[in-house]
Amino acid sequence: MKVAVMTDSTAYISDSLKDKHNIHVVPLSVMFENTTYRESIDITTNEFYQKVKESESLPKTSQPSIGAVADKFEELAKDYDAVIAIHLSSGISGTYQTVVSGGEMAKGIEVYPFDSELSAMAQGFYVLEAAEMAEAGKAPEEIMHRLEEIKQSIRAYFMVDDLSHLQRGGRLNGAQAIVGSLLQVKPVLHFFDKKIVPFEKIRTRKKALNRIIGMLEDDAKQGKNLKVAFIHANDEQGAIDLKNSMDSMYPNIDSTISYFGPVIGTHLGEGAIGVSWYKK
Ligand code: MYR
Repeated sequence: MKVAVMTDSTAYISDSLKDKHNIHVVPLSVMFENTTYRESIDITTNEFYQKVKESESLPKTSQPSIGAVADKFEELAKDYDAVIAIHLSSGISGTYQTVVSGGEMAKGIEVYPFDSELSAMAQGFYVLEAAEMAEAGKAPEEIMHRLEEIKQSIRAYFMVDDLSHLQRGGRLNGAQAIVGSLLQVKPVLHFFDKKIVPFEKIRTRKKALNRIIGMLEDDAKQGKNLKVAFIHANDEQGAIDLKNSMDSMYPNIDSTISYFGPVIGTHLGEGAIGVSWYKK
């Protein structure tokens, strides 16, 4: 049985990894005024952050259309028997639901939708594991089982420089009553029940980062082999510094640098930083 792996653009898998592992991607889009750009096709991440600085109004985002998803399944059906479709959290985007609906209508291919309940490289981790398993000839059920297993150990914490982006886009949950006070601090954020909620209220960026790194260290100190991603919104050096300091202390972590591209960058704003890890 030939199994394809599909995700959406918010996993921010590099072109080289996409090519190497044959990963198929449906793009989400950002809109500046009346112009729509499919991320990583019509606009690069650098162009996006530059445009945000120059543009008078802030961008908006949109999920892929059902037509785009149906077209992708039709294309995949020519070469594959099944597809594992891994997407950003259904609590922050309608993408997953659109893929579920597209999958019910798809002909000639069995669709296995998976809600990562996260996004960015945390979602990417699932995609890369699935792709390696598909390459090794594993059955879709076995791959889905491994994805559920990863869900038990995966962690993702992040912080933003300016909470107003999340608030404006309506993606900050469970904190409406305290948003005013949150705007004065740098809360550590995470996903709970598929939605973004504050994990802890912290006063400064440095302390918030230390808190996130402290949680990673708690797991790393147990000697577990961890896959780690340091994810940045146009602050690559910040992510590299974190990676270097963790790599030098913990030989049991296998870490990578990733980024928040246009769609996620719209909701987090420049300067956001995230760390995600799971047990390999
Ligand atoms: C859409 O328009 O459907 C896309 C909405 C995307 C919302 C993104 C919210 C921020 C996600 C942060 C992920 C951090 C993972 C470490």
